[in-house]
Amino acid sequence: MSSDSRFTYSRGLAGLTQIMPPSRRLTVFLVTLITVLVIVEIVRGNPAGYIIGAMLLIFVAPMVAIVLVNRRALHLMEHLHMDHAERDALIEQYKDGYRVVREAVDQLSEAELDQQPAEGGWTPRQIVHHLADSETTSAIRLRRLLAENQPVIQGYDEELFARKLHYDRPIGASLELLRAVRAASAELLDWLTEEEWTREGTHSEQGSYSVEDWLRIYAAHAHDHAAQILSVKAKASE
Ligand code: NI
Repeated sequence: MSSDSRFTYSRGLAGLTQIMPPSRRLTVFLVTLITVLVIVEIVRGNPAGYIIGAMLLIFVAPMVAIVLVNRRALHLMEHLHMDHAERDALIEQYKDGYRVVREAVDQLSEAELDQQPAEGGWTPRQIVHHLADSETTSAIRLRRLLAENQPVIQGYDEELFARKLHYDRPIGASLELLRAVRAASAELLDWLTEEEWTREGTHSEQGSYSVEDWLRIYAAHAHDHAAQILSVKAKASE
């Protein structure tokens, strides 16, 4: 599973009407109705139509634009910065990552470590090596975000890593790497100031990339892959 793909999500136009609350739909309906009525009166040559139309353009349109821009800015700010409760929860999840992977792996036999999922994808052994390589990459990313000004965070091809880096090795050293590196990065997170949490760089594929973005991406990464490891076990025992 790509830790980077978490960044990309899309909402179609169809989704927009679904998430639009009823009050918003009523507003859109009323604005459309008034606009149509005014245009009809203008076409019919009614002078009142021109006056109302001009007033709408001069007074109402800028007000609507200001409200929309402010709402957008508010919405962006809510998403850009997490509150302390959210941050603390993500840090706790991050710190718990090694335990869930370890417990998942401990349930597997040597043979099950190399069980290929029926739907394709990595074996549990390959997932453990991916976790170690992702962890070391994430550790460097975090440190560069904190130490350098506007660093460029380079994306990497995790499928290429899996093919080229002998992911059929024993998993002991990679598990230990995941544990130790995550513990060190978690300790670093505990020491960050509010100013340091807002530091950011640029990801070579996804654009702006802050320390908080980093936490959002990596908090659940180990849990996601632990679930993937356990699903191999569940399918094997079916
Ligand atoms: Ni992944």
